[in-house]
Amino acid sequence: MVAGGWTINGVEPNGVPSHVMEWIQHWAEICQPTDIHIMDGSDEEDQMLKKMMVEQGVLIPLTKYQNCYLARTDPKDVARTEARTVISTKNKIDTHPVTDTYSGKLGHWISPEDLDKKIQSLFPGCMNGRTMYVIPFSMGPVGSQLSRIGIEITDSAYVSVCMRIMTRVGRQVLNVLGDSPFVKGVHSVGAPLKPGEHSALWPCNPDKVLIAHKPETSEIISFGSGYGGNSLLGKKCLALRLGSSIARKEGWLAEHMLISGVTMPNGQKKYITAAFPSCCGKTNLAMLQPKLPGYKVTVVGDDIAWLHPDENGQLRAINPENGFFGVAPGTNFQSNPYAMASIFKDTIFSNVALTPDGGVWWEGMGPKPKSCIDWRGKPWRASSSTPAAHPNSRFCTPLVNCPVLDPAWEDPHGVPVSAIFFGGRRPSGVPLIYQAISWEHGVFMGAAVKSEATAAAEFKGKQIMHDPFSMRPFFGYNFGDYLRHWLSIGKLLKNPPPIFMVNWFRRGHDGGLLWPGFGDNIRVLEWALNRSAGQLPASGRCVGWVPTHDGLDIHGLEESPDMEALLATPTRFWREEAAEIRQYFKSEIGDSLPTEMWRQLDKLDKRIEVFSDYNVEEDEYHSYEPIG
Ligand code: SAT
Ligand code: MN
Repeated sequence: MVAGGWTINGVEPNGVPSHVMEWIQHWAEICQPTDIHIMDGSDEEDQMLKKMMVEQGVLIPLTKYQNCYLARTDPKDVARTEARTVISTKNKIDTHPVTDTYSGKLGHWISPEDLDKKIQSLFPGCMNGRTMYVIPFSMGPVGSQLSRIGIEITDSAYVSVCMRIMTRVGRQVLNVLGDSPFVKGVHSVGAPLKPGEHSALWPCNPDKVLIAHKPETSEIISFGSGYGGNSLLGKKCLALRLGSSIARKEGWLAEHMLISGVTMPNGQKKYITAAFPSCCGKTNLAMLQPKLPGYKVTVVGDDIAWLHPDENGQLRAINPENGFFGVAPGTNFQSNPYAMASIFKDTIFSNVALTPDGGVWWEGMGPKPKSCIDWRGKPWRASSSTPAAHPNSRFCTPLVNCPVLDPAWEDPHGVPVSAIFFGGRRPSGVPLIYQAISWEHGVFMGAAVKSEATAAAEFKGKQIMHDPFSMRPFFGYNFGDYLRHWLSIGKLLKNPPPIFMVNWFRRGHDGGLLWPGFGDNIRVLEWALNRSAGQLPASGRCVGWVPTHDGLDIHGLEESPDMEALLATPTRFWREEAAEIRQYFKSEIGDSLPTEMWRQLDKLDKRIEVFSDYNVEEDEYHSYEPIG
């Protein structure tokens, strides 16, 4: 029993540190759950929760696979809700870079007073009729110096079982915590039950969603949504939003990046990190099956990297997560064979289609089934005009399932980083790959990332949006300060890793993709790693270092790609791009922008004009002497 009269059916409360108990009790008194369950992280507990959810109809067992389940969300709760995601700091300028032309694109700010008012209007009694689950979790290996401990309170059993996949959950976390402070996360689906009332299969409260972060007190408050990025509080909320703010204070970086090891034919192994917006292929690149002989790629993480400069000035990366929360549509044995080898065991799928034999299907998985049950639970036929799976349907799978998991995935010191990649979906103008001229130029490239909107958030259509560092939805503090922080990290590194921009999504005149992508992306990584080792010439262009026309190994490709079109840097496009970046910097970042970024933009302008003389034809490819 906790004082206050709630039954605890997990572990004995006397094993729980007293500051944790006080915090639990504080929220229990506000939320008024029926009972409290402190998670111990055991298999028995996991099975008990899943069995309960199957009985309630919240999870559907997938009999074709081993320990796999399907959850269908409310159609109004299928993605992150960026417009309702806020950061609360005393001063607005600590969240958002400009105060006058505030658009909210780089962080929605709310005052602590207004947030308190919202909490007071939303949370009292919000867990009536429900169990309050208390989830102690570690982001990063339990006990590592680089890890962070959080505790999430939630009234969703679905969130509890997914947190057990995505983070390290259980008793051992509380043992390590002792009486130290922890990140406090409170989540409610916001759908209290009256006595005798039955719960919706996917309870949520879409009109009242609030995802709030208080970096000054390490607190997260999430209301109204059960969708992964909104409710699994260790992921975007702790590891990126609060994480980036903690990292700034402590001298490291929390980034929206995959981490992979690339073993080359000579046996040498290098680790890379890469930032792409959600739904742009991070999971596919992280565990790519190389199409060049002699290469092997192993995965450390597919979404989040915590990057620390070590005492020797080497940048090192850890993956704070314990699972993959990957996009299902498009995943198949060709695009991502290792994901396919990982996800049919111990996985919780959301919003995919259910096949008659108790399996799953999604668009781009393979041949259409004749019929199935779609993500809304409705009968679906191969001739149906609506998708069977939601475009943002997901698999939630433990990392250990992956056959190409890197042996150092849990190394408490992290892996050394040899190259950093940025990228987005750019149908035109942006080359397949180019290299920054310096760390500062690389930071500028990250700041200027743009990408087509995807299904990961609430945006509609194919608009091209700024997504600096692929972190736009995840910045925990002022973006101008974030850029200054990146610049200062470069100074701490003895040999800063080279920075590259990649674009798998360039299209030709006929609208088709110019590059095959997936396993053939190893050809691009090979160029980058050889460049990092100083082993290749490149041509200096307005954007930086671009491969020479024969720089990439394209032998063995079924169709020979149009390398000229893939590597072209059309002058008119880049003039417009640079002018648009200037406008964006001015209106969205204003005085917060470090002067170094203006300097880099001026240099880009200059290079565009210098090289424009040669670009007589907009799309023509030329190889130049490298720029110095
Ligand atoms: O935010 S989620 O983790 O649900 C997915 C994503 O946007 O990366
Ligand atoms: Mn992500």
